[in-house]
Formats: sequence, structure tokens, C-alpha cells
Amino acid sequence: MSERTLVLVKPDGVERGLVGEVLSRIERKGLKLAALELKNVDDELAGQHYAEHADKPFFGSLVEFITSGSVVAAIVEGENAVAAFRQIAGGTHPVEKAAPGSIRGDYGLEVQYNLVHGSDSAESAEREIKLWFPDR
Ligand code: RTP
Ligand code: MG
Repeated sequence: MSERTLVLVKPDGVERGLVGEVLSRIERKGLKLAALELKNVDDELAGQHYAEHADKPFFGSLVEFITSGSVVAAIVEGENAVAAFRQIAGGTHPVEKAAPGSIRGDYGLEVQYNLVHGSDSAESAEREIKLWFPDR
């Protein structure tokens, strides 16, 4: 079923000039870009976006990192878009979990600097899209 997912190119990906590479992989997979914006993230948006991790020991550094530079936010659409993007992103840890050939597996070394975010379910996607693109 066609669905939407929220994709972020995190500050490390933007800083390293990997926005085009990420968008290109999304398009080559057959997914569609339905919205695209370069954003600076404040503490409030970061806290809402990562609310599920509020009690984790890495929450503070996660919020600090996501607010440290520009982020590219996209609504990505297509069949199984949530799972499809998580497949091309690779597992959370770029070395221990992500396979070569995935974005994280090809470009990342450390869990915090794992380049991209993708919603983990269709429900999360709709919640996150409301935060990042309130009029979509
Ligand atoms: P994301 O939400 O960014 O798409 O990543 P994910 O689903 O693969 O991973 P999740 O468990 O939701 O974690 C969110 C982000 O927190 C950072 N993290 N750091 N220091 C640590 O042990 C740790 N664990 C997770 C990662 O940047 C991860 O993407
Ligand atoms: Mg997640």
C-alpha cells in the first residue's frame, strides 16, 4: 500500500555534502519526493521529534546534534515507503548494524553520526510529518 515516511538528512549528512546522494538513492529506489525543505531545528522540534527517546542516556546529545546545523527534511511516498527507506538507510549503527550498500553502511562510522532518519512505522510517519510539515 502506498504510504508516506518522514526522512531527514541529519547535520552530518548536510555538512558532508551527501544530500544529493541520499535523494538520489531515494529516487532510484522508486520512491517519490512529496515535500523537501532545508531547516534549522530548534530544541522544541528536536524534543518532539525524538520524544520516544526522552528517557535514554543519549537523548541530550541527540538533541544537541540534530540542532547543531541544517537538516534536510522530506516527505517520501510510495509502496511500503517506511520499510523501503529503512532498508536503503541501513541499521542504526553504521558499522555494527548497517550493511554495505546502505546509506549508513556506505558512509557512516558512529551511531550518532548516522546521516539519516526514517520514520519507524506509518503511525510515527504521520506524527512526524505533522511536526515537520504542519500544512501537509
Ligand atoms: P532514526 O530514528 O534516526 O531514523 O534512527 P533509528 O530508528 O535507526 O534509531 P533510534 O533507535 O530511533 O535512535 C534514534 C537515533 O539516536 C541515535 N542513537 N544513539 N548513543 C547511542 O547508543 C545511540 N543510539 C541511538 C542515533 O543517531 C539514532 O539514529
Ligand atoms: Mg528511530
